[in-house]
Amino acid sequence: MNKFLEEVLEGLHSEPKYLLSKYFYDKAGDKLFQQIMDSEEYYPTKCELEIFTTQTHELAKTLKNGFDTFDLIELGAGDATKSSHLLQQLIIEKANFTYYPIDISKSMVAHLEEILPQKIEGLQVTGLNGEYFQMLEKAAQISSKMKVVLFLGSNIGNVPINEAEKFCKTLRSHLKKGDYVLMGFDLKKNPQIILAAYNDAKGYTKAFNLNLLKRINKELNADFDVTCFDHYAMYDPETGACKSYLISLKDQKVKINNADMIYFKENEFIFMEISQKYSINQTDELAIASGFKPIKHFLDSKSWFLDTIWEC
Ligand code: AVJ
Repeated sequence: MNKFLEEVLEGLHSEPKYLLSKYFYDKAGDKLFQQIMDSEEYYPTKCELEIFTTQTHELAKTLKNGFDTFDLIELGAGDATKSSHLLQQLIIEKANFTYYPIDISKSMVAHLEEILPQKIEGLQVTGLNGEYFQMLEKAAQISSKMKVVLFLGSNIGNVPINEAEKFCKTLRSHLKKGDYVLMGFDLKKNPQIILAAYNDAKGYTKAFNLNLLKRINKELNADFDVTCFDHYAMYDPETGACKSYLISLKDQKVKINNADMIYFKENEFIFMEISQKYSINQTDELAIASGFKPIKHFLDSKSWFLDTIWEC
């Protein structure tokens, strides 16, 4: 049985129901996420882009750290808009490296392999389509050079905070002493600003969540009526958890794969995604607890977003 079907059925047969946010990113999902990033309210990408455009030299200098040659691996590269500034700078500084973008979206990886070497002359790109740790292993098989891993955009926010240490320890176990990691964290701030970013007025975030139901319809032969679900986002300033749900607007049933029946009560929710927010202290503690040494903080001018460099 395919893994997507397996994990969808597991989530929808659970109590309470959930779906995994890694499945947001099919072709339509990639496009909707792009629209979210371009929206008025969604600030994380803009803040991190500011760091990558105004502190490029300092970032490149710290990450190169005297490695003669290295592999630059990006987990969840997406369209690589932010990282391409760093890539460009590393090329200018004549760094000797290969770029390995890892992404769950097949079309994104193919796109990067095609356009990046055209955009950045002399850049070597080897794309890897799949899940983070499987692809990290693959990269280690391809090359035994020192590794610099980029994990930007607060992608780590999708890991619940009580699992973040385990996640970072697993990341650490795929790396060797002296390797570097650049982690992007969205920081705690005014709750209204955070909530608005996950509840944009034009409804891109709603469409992004509903698109996963559409994807399940298409790929798993299901019959979700997406007009019978609404999007609900909430932010808890106490825990820093920003969570998204889809709410069933009536009692309804959905058939999946022409076999499994899923029953929804009116107002029942599907938990869709967590986007955890951190304090700077929490990120340092997370690094140390997971076997890394935090060595440098890069903040945007509003101090809304942190790119932090960890050494193994
Ligand atoms: C790609 C995981 C960083 O959690 O902020 C944006 C995804 N979800 N709006 C985030 C997302 C809803 C995003 N990450």
